[in-house]
Amino acid sequence: MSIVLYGSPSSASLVVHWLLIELGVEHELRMLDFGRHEQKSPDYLAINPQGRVPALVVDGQVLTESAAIVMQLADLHPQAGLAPDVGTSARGDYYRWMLFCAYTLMPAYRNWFYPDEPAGPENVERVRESARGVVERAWQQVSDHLAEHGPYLLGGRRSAADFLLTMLMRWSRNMPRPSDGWPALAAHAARMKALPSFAEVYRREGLVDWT
Ligand SMILES: N[C@@H](CCC(=O)N[C@@H](CS)C(=O)NCC(=O)O)C(=O)O
Repeated sequence: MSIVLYGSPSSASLVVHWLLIELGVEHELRMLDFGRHEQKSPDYLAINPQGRVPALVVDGQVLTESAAIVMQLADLHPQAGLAPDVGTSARGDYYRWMLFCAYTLMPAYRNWFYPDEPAGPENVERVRESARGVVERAWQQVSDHLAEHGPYLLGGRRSAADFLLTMLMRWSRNMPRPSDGWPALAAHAARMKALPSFAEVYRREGLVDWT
């Protein structure tokens, strides 16, 4: 099987890179230089017309959207036990939290990090304020959930959704209220950071913060 991950350090490709390492999947990593707008190059746009990372090319099939890629990888490696069986109530919870990350947190982060996209440069402050509110309310909801049903999103069992959540928690590290300020979230992050694959993806991407 040939697997190529297109990414950029510390970006949305991190969760895919991390999971490939956690699952022991051999892959080739192609880091794009955002400073040189390589994600908008004709060659890359031919792979992902959105001009965003990640893109995972598996035997010629292009996969995009980090949550979708993570779910596919977890399903392809059932021995790792990171995705509950289809049709079970745990699978329902898994979809719920995966898509909470994808529908609620991801777009809010997009607005936080690219605040001129929704309504131009003159509305950047209002967009950021709104994005910040969405992210903080999401953290409160996840924190309440983990406090009652944790320590992982699905209870006692770690799933691929916890990897996605951890990446998203990391992205708040320089925001006014980082996720670490919620004790249940900090405890969840500490468990995930203790995985050897976390240290390894940090090493490979040259990351040093939020350890
Ligand atoms: N919903 C997408 C988000 C992808 C995304 O926004 N990626 C950012 C990096 S975190 C990107 O490629 N930014 C470069 C750009 O938009 O030019 C996913 O989860 O894969």
